Amino acid sequence: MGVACDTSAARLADSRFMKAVHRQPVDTTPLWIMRQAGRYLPEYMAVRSKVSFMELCKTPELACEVTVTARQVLGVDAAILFADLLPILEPMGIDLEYQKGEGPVIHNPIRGSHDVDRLQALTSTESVDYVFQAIRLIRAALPGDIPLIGFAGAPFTLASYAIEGGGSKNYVHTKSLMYNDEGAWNVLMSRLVDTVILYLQAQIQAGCQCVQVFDSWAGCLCPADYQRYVLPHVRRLIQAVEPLAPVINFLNGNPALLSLQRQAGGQVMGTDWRSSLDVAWQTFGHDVAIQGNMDPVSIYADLPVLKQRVGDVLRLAQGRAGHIFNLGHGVMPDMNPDHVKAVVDYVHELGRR
Ligand code: 1CP
Repeated sequence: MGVACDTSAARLADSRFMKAVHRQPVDTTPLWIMRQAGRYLPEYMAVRSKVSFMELCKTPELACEVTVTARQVLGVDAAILFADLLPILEPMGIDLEYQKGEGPVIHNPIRGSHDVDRLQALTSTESVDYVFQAIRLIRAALPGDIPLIGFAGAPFTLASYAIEGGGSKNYVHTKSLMYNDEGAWNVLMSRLVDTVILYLQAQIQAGCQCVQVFDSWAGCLCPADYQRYVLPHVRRLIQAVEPLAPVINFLNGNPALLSLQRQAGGQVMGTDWRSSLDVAWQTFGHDVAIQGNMDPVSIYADLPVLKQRVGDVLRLAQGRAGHIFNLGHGVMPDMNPDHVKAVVDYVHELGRR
């Protein structure tokens, strides 16, 4: 048993993806694709057409099936757990619904300091046990050399959903709470961080080799606001998780935040396409791995153009150890799956050392 475990852990540590996480040399650039199991993929829709999105998230066998199938159909170097950022908010006191074609809706948003006490930190992750059941099934079903990435929302991104009640353009309610009542804001952020720490630690214990923290919407902040209201919370989160497994710190939408993102921590910096990869890497420092960063809209281009655009990103990485190729943000539902598959082949071909 001990020997078998050692061997399987060694195979995972020796995978292209984990080597790149640790900035070790690889035979070719590893990649995975944000939202790789999503609506663009017929294999996903075949499962999704029979159940609601929430049912899919909460049925471990189905979550396992869509995770493993997407990984396999694409031939990417890592799987990402099928789940979503927001279900962790439910046991904290949030009334969450995914409406057809609309994305997530929260029926009882936190609308001011007097509401903050409605959001309670979890002291146990039992209420989301379906996630850890899925992880155990996925780990058992994946090939032995394919790591599994777990994930959670970063505290600002989760707070923005809890406060706005859904997606947002200007984050008026979120920023108003932040500016008007910093004490209440810090209480809210601390509860989210306490909860996400437990959640990510349990994901790692259930079998994830690495976790990604999605700060999808923190790009709406200016550097001074990110530094004051967000960075200390993200840093505490990452510091508590990284002793167990490497963290990919993904921040979307604002190149002015790169150096602060680095200060918040993470063994890998996930970045979008708005800065060129060489400049981003120089700003982060070459003592950290980088994940990214092709503009997802490139997928709509004709294949020869798409191949050039993949090559452009790889050229900027200069074959340096510690590059994980990804899109700068998720795949969109109307993208051609053959183009997504082509990206995988181009990266493996053009990234060869
Ligand atoms: O109808 C459907 O089938 C739902 C579409 C869908 C899917 C496939 C949603 C609703 N979530 C997901 C899965 C998902 N979401 C994964 C796992 C699958 C994979 O990556 O292969 C992950 C990692 C996420 C993360 C997620 N959810 C983010 C961060 C990534 C990003 O895009 O920045 C965000 C912001 C969400 C919220 C969310 N969930 C779903 C939608 C449509 C949205 C975005 C809504 C909005 O714009 O606010």
